[in-house]
Parts: sequence; C-alpha cells; structure tokens
Amino acid sequence: MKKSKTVSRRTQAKRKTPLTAAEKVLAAHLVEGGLKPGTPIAIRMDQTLTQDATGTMAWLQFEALGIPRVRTELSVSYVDHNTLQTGFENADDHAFLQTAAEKFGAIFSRPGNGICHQVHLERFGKPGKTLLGSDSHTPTGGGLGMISIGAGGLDVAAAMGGAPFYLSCPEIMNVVLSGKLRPRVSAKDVILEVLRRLTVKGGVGRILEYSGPGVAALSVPERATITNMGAETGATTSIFPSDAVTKKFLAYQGRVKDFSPLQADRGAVYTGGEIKINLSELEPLAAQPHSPDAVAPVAKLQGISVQQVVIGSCTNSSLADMATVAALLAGKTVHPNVSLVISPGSQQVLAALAKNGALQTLIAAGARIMEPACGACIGMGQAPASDAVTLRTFNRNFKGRSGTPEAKVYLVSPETAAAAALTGVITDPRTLKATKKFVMPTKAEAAGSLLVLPLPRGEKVQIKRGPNIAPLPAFAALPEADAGPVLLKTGDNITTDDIMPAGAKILPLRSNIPAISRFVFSGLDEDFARRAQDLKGGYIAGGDNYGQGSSREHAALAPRYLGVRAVLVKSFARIHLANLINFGILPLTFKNPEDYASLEQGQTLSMPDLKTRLQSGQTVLVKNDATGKTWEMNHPLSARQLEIILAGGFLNWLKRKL
Ligand code: MIC
Ligand code: SF4
Repeated sequence: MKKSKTVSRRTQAKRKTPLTAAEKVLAAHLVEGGLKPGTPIAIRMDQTLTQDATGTMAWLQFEALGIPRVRTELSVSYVDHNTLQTGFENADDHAFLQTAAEKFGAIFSRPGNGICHQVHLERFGKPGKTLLGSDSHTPTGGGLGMISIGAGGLDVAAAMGGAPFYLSCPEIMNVVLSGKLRPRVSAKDVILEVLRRLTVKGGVGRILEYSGPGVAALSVPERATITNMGAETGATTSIFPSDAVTKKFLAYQGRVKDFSPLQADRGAVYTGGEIKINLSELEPLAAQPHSPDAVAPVAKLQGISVQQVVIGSCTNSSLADMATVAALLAGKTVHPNVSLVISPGSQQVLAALAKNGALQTLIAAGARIMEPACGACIGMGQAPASDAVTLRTFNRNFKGRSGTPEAKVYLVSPETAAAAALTGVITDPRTLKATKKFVMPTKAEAAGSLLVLPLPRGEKVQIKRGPNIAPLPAFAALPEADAGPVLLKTGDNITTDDIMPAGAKILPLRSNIPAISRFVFSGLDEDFARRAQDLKGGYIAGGDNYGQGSSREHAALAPRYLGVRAVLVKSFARIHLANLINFGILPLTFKNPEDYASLEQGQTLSMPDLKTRLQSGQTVLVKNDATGKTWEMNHPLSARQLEIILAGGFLNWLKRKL
C-alpha cells in the first residue's frame, strides 16, 4: 500500500516536471526524441522565413522536393540582403522569389520593406510558436517568446514542405537579469556583456533563456536586440518569456489576438547553467576588431578617432533605436570627419520616423539615410576607407566583412554610435544629453504596401528564371575509400564569411553555384578555388568552432562543388555542421590535438574502408601519406545524418527515401 502511494506520487511528480519557457515550446512541438540535452530531437515548425541571399537556393530546393504548396502555418520570403542592384542579377533573383512565393503559397516581402527579422517581429512573430529561418539571426523572434532557429536553406525548404527540424537537444542556460538599465546604457550592452562572458563559442549546444526581475523593464525590441545577437555566442537560440510587455507590443502592432503568455515554471531546472547580470551595473560596451566577443568598456576606448558610423541592421534598427539617435543628434551636426549612415529596420519604422519628425532631425544633423535593408552589414555598399575606424550597431565585425579588409569595425549601441558621430572620436555616451524628445506613436504605422500575399492556387504561376539562376548541382554518394590532398589548413573560429565571403561583388552570385564557387576562401587564400579544382578536390583542416557565423549553406555547397569531401577540425559551429552534412561533406573531429598539429597543407591523406567503417559504427581511419602516420577521427553524426552522408547529401537521401 505504502509502496504504491510512493509510486503514484512519483508518477505525478514526473507528470508535473516544472519546465523552462524554452522547454515548454519545445515540448509542445516535439515529434521525435525526448528533451534530453545532447540527444537527437525533431520539432515541428509553425513558421518559416527565407531571405533573398539564402532564399533562391531554398526555393530551388523546395521546388526540387516536388511539393505543390508550403505546409506551414506561415512562410514568408523576404528580400533584404541583395537590394543593391548593380547588375541584372539581384533583380532576377527578386523576380524568381516573388513568383515562387506566389506559386508555392508564401507571403512575399518586397525589397524596401525591411530586414527580415525586424519585419517578422512586427508583423508575424507569435509567442509560443516555432520559427525556422534561413538566416542565423532568426533568434530575433525569441524576443517575442518564440523558439526561432537559424538553419541552412535546405533545412528550411524541408520545413516548408512540412518536415520537422532535426537538431541535437540543447541545454537551457538561465540568464538572470536584475535591476534596470541606466540612461545611455542599452540592450546592446546587455548582449555584449553576455558575449564578454560566454565568448563566440560559449553558447554552442545551448538555448539562452532570460529570466528574473530585470526582464519586465525591457521592451520587445530591446529583448529582440539581445536574442538576435545571442547568435554570436553560437547558441541554438535565445528566448524571453511572453508577458505584459509582449502583449503591449502586439497591441501596438494591432495584433493583440496573437498574444499568449509564456513563463518558466517555478522550480524549473536549467541544465545549461546560469549567469547573472545586474542591469543597473552595466556600462556602455564595444566589441573591438575583429570579433564580437572582444568586448571592452567604451570608457576605456575613448579618444580613438572615428571615420564612419553606421546605425541599423537586424540588431539595432527599431523605432526606439532610431528615435534615441535622433534625440541625441537634434539641433547638432555630424562631425566633419565622420560619415554617418542610418538604415531603419523596416518601412514601418521609416514611416513612423517621417511622421514624428525624427527623420527630419536626422537629415538636418547630416545623416545619410539608406533604405530599410541589411546594406552595410553585409558589405552591400558603405565600405569604409582604408584603415578606417568604423562604429556600427551591427552584430558581426569579422575581418573584411565591411568590404575593406583593413578597416577596424567596433560593434556598439545606437547611443555610443551617436556620440562618436558628433565628436569624431569614441565617446562614452553617458556624457551626452538628449536635446529633444519625440512623441512616439501609440499604434504602429500600417505599412503593408510592400507585402504581397500568395495566390490562392499556384498551379498556373510561371516561375521567372533569369540567367542568374543556375540549376542545383548534383553530387555523388560517399565512396568506399577516399584519398586527397589537404587543400587548406586554418586556425580556430573560422567564419562562414571566411569560407564564402559576401559583399556587393560576390553576394549577387548566390543563385549560381559554379560562379560563386570561384570565391571560396578568397579572403584568406586567393588561389584556393583554382587549386581545389586542379587537384580534383580534397580536404580542409581546421581548429575550434569551425564555420561560426552565418547560416549560408553556400559555405558548404560551393566547397562541395569544388570537390571538398571532408572537413577535419577540432570542433564545429552548429549551423555550418548541419550544412556540411546536407551537402554530403564528411565532418570529422580530431580525437587528439596533436594529429591536427601534425598536418600540413599539401599533404595527401587517405581514408581506407571509409564507408564500411562508418556503417559499422567505427571511427574513421586517416593516413597521412607524407609522414606514414595513421590516426582515428570521430564524427558527430546521428543515425539519420550518417545516412545522409552515405547518400552524398540530403536531396539524394530524400530521393532515395521517396
Ligand atoms: C549574415 O549576417 O551573415 C547573413 C548575411 O545574414 C547570413 C545569411 C547569408 O549569408 O545569406 C546569416 O546570418 O545567416
Ligand atoms: Fe542582414 Fe546583417 Fe542581420 Fe545578417 S546580420 S540579417 S546581413 S542585417
């Protein structure tokens, strides 16, 4: 009798296991596996977003799946990256994307409507829902209490077709906020503090969940700044609870019906540890060149001469960000040595700025106003002068990403950016006084003129394919044994910008793999593409956190096109690892750092019995023909991922399955 009582109490306790906010959303969408960190799970995706630079591939891949309409609750196709139309290429892509959206049932956000993450937050994000986006800053939606994850285009194409998203179940880290931000200290400083503590790889395998009394004092756009740049820690995503502040934001957007509350249960267990941040103690911070985690107090950098200031990007382009800058600039003039560039996040933000007079103030102060788009953040114009110091409110300052390899990019808050724009040197914004207050609207501007709804039926829509849209390349299955040269050996923290650079020259080639592949690793080694093709492919060796940064699958697809068949590293960043697998590049990790140290570019490696060993659950044997040394390597593949690698990539695997 006593025993059965204990059992039933235990079962009851099990049933009522207190969950964190992230776990609640994951649990409600789980279709495979259990919420055990490190184990493979699959979750249903309610919404998807694609942007143009990754979207042409994603939609070509969706088309290749042969599914007539998207099977999500909502899919939106944005154009925000490739809006600098220096040739026919970008406009061709826009026409392709618009007709594909019409045909397959997605909403199309036209160029000029804004940055995908900002627009999605304003118009479509919903607490408690899941969102998969072909852009690494999709976690912006976490500011609204969503589980929103960045992924390669192929994974997003599969989700649009109704397939679940596969990932390794993350640990949940509790980021406890207390206190209240002081004047001129802002949300950007919160995430810079998180980056200072966690570094660019401290979030790998984790969801950063924000909690504590400090949360209530942060608006949804402020929360979104924090979850957006959480991507730079390598985290799977970041999430805030959904509360009265969320409801107010949705009401402002005219979407209060989309509100639902989301809070962690009392007693929830955070498997990924805890960090505590007292907002009242924070000061203005900056990420120094060339990494988002090279964080220092602005007070210590004061006096460094600045040539350019750029305010915008998906991290800091909300109405409040822009109005704060206008309030600091009102009645003043930009320093004569500084070029101040401002890009509002969306048409809605721009319209509100025009209405309340902040736009006029910015123009009068000497700001150069750009259209709402990614722009300078992805090197689409506004490349700084040689050796220039540029302060940007962005999320990434990898070397060369601005378009000028020697430029020094500091990542800062809008307040710190405005201060430098006025003084011409890095300046602590706490020394500035706002000279004007703008009346903020109580209701968002309607701003729907650049959204196009899909046709109710798509069969008759003809997809427009200009000459920039090349067909998808096909790849062979994994051979029984493999051999080839080490084409390149890199160090730690190699970014996808290093592997597949972007910018005004290369980004327009995203729909044409043969053309874009000529630029693989071009920033690090101009000869790479030619060498890879001459040698008929081979391998890449790298250090820790290989492939950090963007979700661009071109950083896997283009190397594969050049014949790269395996990447041998100390550790991988999450999205890039998934992309390598999707395109059939074997990801291997060193068991022993000495094996990495012993490798040199140009040496030939062989992998005997590769397929048989993988199939029978063994490690991979690698032999260095130059030294005669043989060693074992691990792989991080789940059973499903192993099948994909054996098939030569996801599309091959799926075709076989079907
Ligand atoms: C970026 O910020 O690096 C990008 C450009 O938005 C990328 C996507 C891409 O390369 O198209 C990202 O963050 O995923
Ligand atoms: Fe666009 Fe920059 Fe945001 Fe990437 S990080 S989505 S390029 S604004």
